[in-house]
Amino acid sequence: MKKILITGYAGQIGTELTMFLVNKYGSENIFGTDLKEPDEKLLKICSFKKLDVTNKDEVFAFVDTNKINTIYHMAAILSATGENNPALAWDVNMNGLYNILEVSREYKCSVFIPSSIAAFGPETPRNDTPQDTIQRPTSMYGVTKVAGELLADYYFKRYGVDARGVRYPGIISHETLPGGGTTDYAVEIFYEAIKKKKYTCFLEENTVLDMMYMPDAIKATVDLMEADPKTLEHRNAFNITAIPVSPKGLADAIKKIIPEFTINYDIDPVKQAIANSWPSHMDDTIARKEWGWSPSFDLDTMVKEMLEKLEIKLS
Ligand code: NAD
Ligand code: AKB
Repeated sequence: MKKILITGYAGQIGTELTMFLVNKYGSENIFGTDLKEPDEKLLKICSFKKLDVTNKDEVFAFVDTNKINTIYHMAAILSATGENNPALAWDVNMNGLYNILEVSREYKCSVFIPSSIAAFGPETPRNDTPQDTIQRPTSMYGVTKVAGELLADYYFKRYGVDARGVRYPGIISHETLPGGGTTDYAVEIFYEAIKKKKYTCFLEENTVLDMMYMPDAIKATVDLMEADPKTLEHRNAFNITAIPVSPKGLADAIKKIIPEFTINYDIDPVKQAIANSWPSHMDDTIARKEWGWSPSFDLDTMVKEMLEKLEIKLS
């Protein structure tokens, strides 16, 4: 039976991943951990322990005590927070990851290591970004993501650790707010559209970035972890893509449902510079071929469901 540790389980992706895995494997087999206190809803569905991934002794003791054999490593510092505090981003994203890979080696755990569109940089082709291409990111977050991809590959090749991962695009969701990224606007816009019928965006109107709706992100994560290893040539850092969209494109799609919605722009230069260095649309052919990846939501179906779910949540 799987015994699954989720680090950073109270974050944007961790929350919905936990809900999904509890449904699939039963709450007694899911172990949620985070530095911050989760909300009531999460506390009710599985056990929680405060666990700092940078503390190697705590991580090893937790895996040993709970007989963990699978880890979804979601604890991280995201791009905007990482530019405000690069030392923290390095510590959590690198030392935390190192501890998780080490414990996976020692206890023979399968481990999911998330990467991001942030692993690319200004010299990378922005459209149809190939799976294997130039990676020279210019944010500290991006630097840690490339290093994490390489480290995960190293642990597989050197020690046989079953490390797998994807490069998520910006994730759009309604359950838990995003945690300090450059793509956070694509979530905030929905809350403001419902609450105020207007939104001030910190990115320029034509900045196209790769995005994805949360159910597709969860499907990708779990499908990859459960894929037959014989079909995997790449294992780590698979490009996955669903909805390349700009702030204007997203606003236009919202206006189809809320016609009075308006958007204006007040550019944040730091976030804009980061966004300009990221792909607008990755080529995910390799993920489709090696483990059958394919998204279910496009722009309009995602916008419709986001607005419906948030109407209920905010009413
Ligand atoms: P998030 O910021 O919402 O959640 C991260 C969680 O990690 C938070 O709950 C935080 O409290 C926790 N955390 C921070 N430091 C910690 C520490 N030292 N020990 C334990 N927990 C700690 O992030 P997310 O959006 O859920 O992202 C999960 C993973 O997916 C990250 O690796 C992120 O880089 C990656 N990713 C996310 C997106 C996205 O759009 N959400 C896109 C690309 C990649
Ligand atoms: C961020 O904006 O930092 C994240 C990401 C795309 O990695 N959402």
